[in-house]
Amino acid sequence: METTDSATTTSAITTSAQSALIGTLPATFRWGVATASYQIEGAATEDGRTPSIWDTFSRVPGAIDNGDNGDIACDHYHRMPEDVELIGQLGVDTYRFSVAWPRIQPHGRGPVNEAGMAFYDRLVDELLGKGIDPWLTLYHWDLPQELEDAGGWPARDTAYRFADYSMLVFDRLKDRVRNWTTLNEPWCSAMHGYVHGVMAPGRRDLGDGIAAVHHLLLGHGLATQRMREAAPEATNFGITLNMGTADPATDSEVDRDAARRADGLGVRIYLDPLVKAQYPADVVDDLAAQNVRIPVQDGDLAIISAPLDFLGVNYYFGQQYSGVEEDGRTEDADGNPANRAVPFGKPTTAMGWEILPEKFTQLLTRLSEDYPDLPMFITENGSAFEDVPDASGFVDDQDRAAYFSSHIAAVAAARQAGADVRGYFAWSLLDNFEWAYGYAKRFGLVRVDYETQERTVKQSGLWFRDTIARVRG
Ligand code: IFM
Repeated sequence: METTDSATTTSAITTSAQSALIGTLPATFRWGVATASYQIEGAATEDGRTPSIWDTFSRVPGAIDNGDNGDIACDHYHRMPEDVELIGQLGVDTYRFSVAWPRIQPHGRGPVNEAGMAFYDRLVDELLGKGIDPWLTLYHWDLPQELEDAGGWPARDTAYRFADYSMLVFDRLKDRVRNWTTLNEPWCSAMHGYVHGVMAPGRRDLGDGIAAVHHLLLGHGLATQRMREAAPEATNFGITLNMGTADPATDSEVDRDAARRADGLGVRIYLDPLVKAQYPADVVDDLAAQNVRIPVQDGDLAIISAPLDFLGVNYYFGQQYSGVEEDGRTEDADGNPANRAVPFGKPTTAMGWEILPEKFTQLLTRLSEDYPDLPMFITENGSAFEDVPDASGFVDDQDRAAYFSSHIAAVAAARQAGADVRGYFAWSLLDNFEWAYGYAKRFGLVRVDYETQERTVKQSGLWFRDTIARVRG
């Protein structure tokens, strides 16, 4: 593992206004780094792990850039102690990671697989031994393939399978893990996985996607209820949603309606049932107009709205929407109302995502107004850039460090405006398998040389470490 102390002075990255804002974060603010199982672990067939939908999808010709897959990834399964050491060096207090369902319950059903469970048992102990709090996510997209073969998330039974799996993990780790997240970004699982077809399992059907939304939320509620009944004191439960802002591109009625629809499917279809025990009426109507019904059964909404201790917010960018296509039509190719994202014209990251820290503040203040009394943690935020390592492997990624600086300042601004945000976890600890982009996009605070698996802390990692130290005082 390569580390260096050649941190660029923070003034080259952080403006004085950002520095002042970041300085308002309290000493109790949580700082973390985040990862996900399939993106870093590798060891795809070891210790009884069976294939997930991502193992299958990454074999579909053309599905993943360069034909990459997660078979080896960052080899974290074998390098875990070294990686925990690295987390410690960054000075964070929290490590957010996810558990691979097919390691715990091969084939998606049945008793715990002791060998797979042992890995997370060791990880938790290793973290606690270094004074780092484990923040566990139960599902970051690696559904056992057999459950997809049985219908996947559009099938109601998958929600019950998820609750059973969650209890296997909970029973084993509840004595040491205080913060539990059920799902990471159900929007991606449902929409990218079942509607857009760009993520596993690669299906394309709006009805399946909306059924997946409901069953993901139901699985969240069932798992939360069961875990809470069995929980030791001071155990917290939450869910992580990826959200952005949806502004109208102009003040026209048709653009305002496009923004409403984008917000409905991006934010409210999740948070309304979770917090208010109801699906938003306008979204239900929009779906009905496309002959799609949310498959709600009696009692489901009471389960889905099981009390939450926190909301995990993953923010990357905001968008503005027009209800008019470029050729002037107000319907898309399928005859549905047009919903066209219109760029703001701001610089972008290597993902093509516009850099919009002010929209982060807007999102957080809006969430605190529309869904009050729900403490928030930023469970992901970060950026991919075209990294250029020097001969020693060091990356002077001032672009990524500046992104972190502006976005952490945006969080501080939201707090000043009244949003109850209690922590910030950078995405990501390591460069890793970026889903359909394979290894081409790098989000890490730490560079991974995939040939040698050597880790080298980047400039952004040094900046993050120094910033945390400054805030803590
Ligand atoms: O890498 C992903 C992560 O798995 C989920 N949130 C967004 C990140 C960047 O695309």
